[in-house]
Amino acid sequence: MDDKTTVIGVGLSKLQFAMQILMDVFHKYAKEDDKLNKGELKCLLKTELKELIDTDSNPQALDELMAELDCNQDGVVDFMEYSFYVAMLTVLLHAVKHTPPESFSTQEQHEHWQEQQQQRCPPPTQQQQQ
Ligand SMILES: [Ca+2]
Ligand SMILES: [Ca+2]
Repeated sequence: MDDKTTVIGVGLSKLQFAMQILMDVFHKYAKEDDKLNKGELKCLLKTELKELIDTDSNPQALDELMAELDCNQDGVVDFMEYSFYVAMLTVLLHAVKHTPPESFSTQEQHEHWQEQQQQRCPPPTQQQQQ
């Protein structure tokens, strides 16, 4: 059975449908503990985002992405960390949609995402200030 067709309730709006799919994709790879370890993240990227992120020809990219996503540094990617990443990718795709391809390189997209991530997730020295 095709797992892409098993989930959706009838009568959802497009946005609710999209949110449901976001959750379903996360749960498919995160499994019982509801968190993505590095292997599960790799599997998700390879299956769901292979056109955007190539971790096969660039194995270091997986480590870097894992470090960037794991905002609370507990070694796994939880739903909030995953959601933020998907949201940022969506923002980038939206920007690309409105920008001529030759003026917005993949490298620039990634740098833009890193800037956003640093704003959301300051270095550890700036946390724990209470
Ligand atoms: Ca897991
Ligand atoms: Ca984490």
